[in-house]
Amino acid sequence: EDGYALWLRYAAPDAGAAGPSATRVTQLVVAGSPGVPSATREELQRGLAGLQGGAPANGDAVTRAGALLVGTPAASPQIARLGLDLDGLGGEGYRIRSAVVDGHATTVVAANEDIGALYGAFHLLRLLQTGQPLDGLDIREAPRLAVRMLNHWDNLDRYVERGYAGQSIWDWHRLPGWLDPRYTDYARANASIGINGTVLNNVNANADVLTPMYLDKVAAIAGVMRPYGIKVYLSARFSAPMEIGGLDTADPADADVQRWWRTKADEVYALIPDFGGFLVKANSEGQPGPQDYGRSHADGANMLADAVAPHGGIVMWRAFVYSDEEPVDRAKQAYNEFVPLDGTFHDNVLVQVKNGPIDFQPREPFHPLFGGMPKTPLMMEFQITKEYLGFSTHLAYKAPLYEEVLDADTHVQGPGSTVARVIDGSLDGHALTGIAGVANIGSDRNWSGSHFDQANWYAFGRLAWNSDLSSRDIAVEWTRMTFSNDPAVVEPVVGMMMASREAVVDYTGALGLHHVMGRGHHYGPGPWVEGGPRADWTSVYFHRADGNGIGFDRTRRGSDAVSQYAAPVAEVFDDVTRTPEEFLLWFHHVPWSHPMRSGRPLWDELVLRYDRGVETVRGMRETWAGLDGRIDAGRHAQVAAFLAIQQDEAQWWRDASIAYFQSISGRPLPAGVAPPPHPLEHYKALEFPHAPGDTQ
Ligand code: BDP
Repeated sequence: EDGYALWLRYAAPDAGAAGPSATRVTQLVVAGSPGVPSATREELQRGLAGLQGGAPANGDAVTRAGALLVGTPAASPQIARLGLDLDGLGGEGYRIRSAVVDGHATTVVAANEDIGALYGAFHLLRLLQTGQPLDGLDIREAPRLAVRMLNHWDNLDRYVERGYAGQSIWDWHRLPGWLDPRYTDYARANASIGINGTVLNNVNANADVLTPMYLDKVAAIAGVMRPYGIKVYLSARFSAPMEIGGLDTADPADADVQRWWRTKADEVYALIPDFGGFLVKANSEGQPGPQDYGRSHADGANMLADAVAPHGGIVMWRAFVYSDEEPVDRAKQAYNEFVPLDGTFHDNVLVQVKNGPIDFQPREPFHPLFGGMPKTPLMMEFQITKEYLGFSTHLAYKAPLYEEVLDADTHVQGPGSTVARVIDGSLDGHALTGIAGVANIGSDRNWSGSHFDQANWYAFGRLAWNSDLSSRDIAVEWTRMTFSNDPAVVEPVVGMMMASREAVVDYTGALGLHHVMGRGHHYGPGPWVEGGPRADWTSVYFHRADGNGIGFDRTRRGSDAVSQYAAPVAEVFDDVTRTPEEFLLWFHHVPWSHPMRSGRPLWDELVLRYDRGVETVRGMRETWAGLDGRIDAGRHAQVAAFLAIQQDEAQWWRDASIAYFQSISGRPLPAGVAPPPHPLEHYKALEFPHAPGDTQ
């Protein structure tokens, strides 16, 4: 076991443990011809062979009890005769039914389109892998969101920005001649969780990817993805018409520029008829964009949207923007720039918004753009890679973070106006909907750099399919498929996962602290970071600690960021007594003595949270040590080693942060709390010039 198989191990039941389902499939009938149905048949054969210790017979029609029948009514007369109601399932939905087919007890996976049948097949394999019985099934599933995609921040030289799992999996040099089998396994894994799109290259884009040489390579990847229902997309560099097109402007109002993009889109679609479209980062962190020509984000997005529209393509325009001028409060910027443009984007544009207003911190309140642009379909952007949560060595299961944001209530149309309902279009009546996760995938054998980081990829896909799933249920599912169905493994592992993200919040800075990490690489603590090119790239800008207190005043008396939320939410965040404590220092500057709900002063509470975080990691490590012998030695050893690293680094975060904040608060540590072993200068002097994933 080296982790390569991900959650698709299809392992036969371990002797003695409560294993996968005892139900046996005796015959496999997958209706349909090459393409998606072949991929479906191969996956079921592979899965059943592993789970049952031998593949069942293949057939064209059900002829015996215990058969599995998969397909569409159009491809299978037996499915058509069942007359199952498939209305409302769309192309990607499916039904799984226990039925009698021509006198034989059969499990039926039926869908309107082949891709729905593939998703249903993966669902069935999940049932078998997690030991569910196959009788009496009546399942109806359809995804809530239309576009469920990964964003790779992969450069063409295979360097992955904020990637901690080796190089890019896209081997541009050997493409298109060599199709690494890993591409197929990547497609299988994504299809198994319902992901239907992938942006191959970094949002900090290189225009070369749009040249004929690279487009041939992109087309080759698209060919591998197609049988798995995955569309390929590219990040487009806004200045590409100048860099590879020989024009002297990229002004979206310029007729030559518009023509260049239309011709480029035609060229792309001639090679890749099902190409998804473009993702764009513009006028942000030095990237070119329409504002360079005095045009708006909408002008830029609409020009590209018009180029791909004749082919059915879409444009995802990112709202993660930075103006050249330093804002009074960086948290307010995207809202200020985008809300005035609401209603001006063309129909095939999605505005892609990060989950919170700053940048993928271990905890942020939901982004105020959700609910703030009712006339524009907004797409969620989560980070799967752990830029701010300890890279790949720290165990942090991110599903609780995703769930917290999706469940957050914007109140824009009264209670129940959750972020999930903003992005699934139900609140404002949008049909074009989507979600993106910044991938944590690389060339490492185990794909994600650590075994537990696979769970974040898995959970992202599951929540993209159905935002109502609970992060705990997803953890259970993943653990059973990835490690074991043995309850003596599942319970402790799920316990570790569910505590892990809060532990990271605690040891990196709880109670609403944010952006307190090392400069540039974002590895380890850096609450002292100040100076440099922009104030809003420093830590002191965000925590604002001084002798009197700490926190960023975003109330009406401060930066007034609270007013970007709907009134009921704004009132809560504006009121120091009502703001949830996990966001206290995000919205308020309070004295060190501020009374907390625990009865302790803020300073004491903060210190105790640092200790609690370290303590949780120590407990996770102990739990994992107790699983020795229940989990294969290779994976057990790597996780154990990583947890040891995490414990050391949690301690480092705790010690350095306490040393720093104590130098400012001047307050004694609460009774019984150990002082940091070194003076502050020691922590400040630690340097990591080569931490992975930093911007090149
Ligand atoms: C930040 C990353 C940076 C990305 C940027 C973005 O530090 O590397 O380019 O976001 O999302 O989180 O564009």
